[in-house]
Amino acid sequence: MRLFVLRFNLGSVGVTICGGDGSGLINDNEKLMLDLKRLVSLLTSAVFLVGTIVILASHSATAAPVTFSWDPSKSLPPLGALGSSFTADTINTTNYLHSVNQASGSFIEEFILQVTGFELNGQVVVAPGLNSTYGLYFTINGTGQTVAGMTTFNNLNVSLMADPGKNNGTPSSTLTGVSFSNGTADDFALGSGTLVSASLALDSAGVRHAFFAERFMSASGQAAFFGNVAPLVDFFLTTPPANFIAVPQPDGTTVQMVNGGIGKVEFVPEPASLLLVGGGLAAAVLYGCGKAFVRDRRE
Ligand SMILES: [Ca+2]
Repeated sequence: MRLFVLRFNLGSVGVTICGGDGSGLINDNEKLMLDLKRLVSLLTSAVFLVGTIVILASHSATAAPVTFSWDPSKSLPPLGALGSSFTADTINTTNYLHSVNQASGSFIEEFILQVTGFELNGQVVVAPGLNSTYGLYFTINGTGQTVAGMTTFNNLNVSLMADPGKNNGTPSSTLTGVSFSNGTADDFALGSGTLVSASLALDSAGVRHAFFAERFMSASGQAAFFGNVAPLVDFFLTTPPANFIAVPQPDGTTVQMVNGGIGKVEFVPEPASLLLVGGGLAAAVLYGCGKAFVRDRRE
């Protein structure tokens, strides 16, 4: 029995094509090769299309924010009374960072982002009870390394935390870490996120800029607080020089601290419709070329 096997590498995508008729003999190799060339051409188009979709998807950070309606009366336990719901598209935060940087370039960092308010279409939104009957903050914990000026993160985990009664006190970053003056004993998580992408920049004025994109999910039992929660959340963190300090330690590490950085947090859509449309097109191309290939082989 003879078996015909070709392997094509289309970029990072490997495609294996096996052929053979019922007898186990291939008696029309030239025509088969012509057909395969056409098939590869079509597959290449499909792969190119998929590649284009991936590139577009990676630009989702620039997507318009999703408007959300949060209802603090529907968290578990409730943070606010009936009527405390509000609609917004932007979360404003004040940021606190503690980062231990090794001489090798590796680092461990933790943030508190205290939620100070909300906006909708650039206008301030009143969230009844925020920072009086309840507080909200994000924690961000990450590890990574900076080698030759290039920072990469191994992980960057986010939680949206609730502070019932707004009793945590004042957040701050010190040499020992970021914390609230009264602790966080009765706090609970509303949702959490994991790293999609991260980038850091230092502009000519010495202002530090961080962008984090995270995949976000509501915590168990907290879906009603969010209503419809968008799948991705973007963090835009800005640290003026006056809010940043780096203190070398006797053990050779450097502790970086931010007190009072400025944050903007937005939920954004996954480019799911784009992926579906693009995926559908790619599937159609693959299906079409597959059908044509089979039909031709039958002729
Ligand atoms: Ca608390």
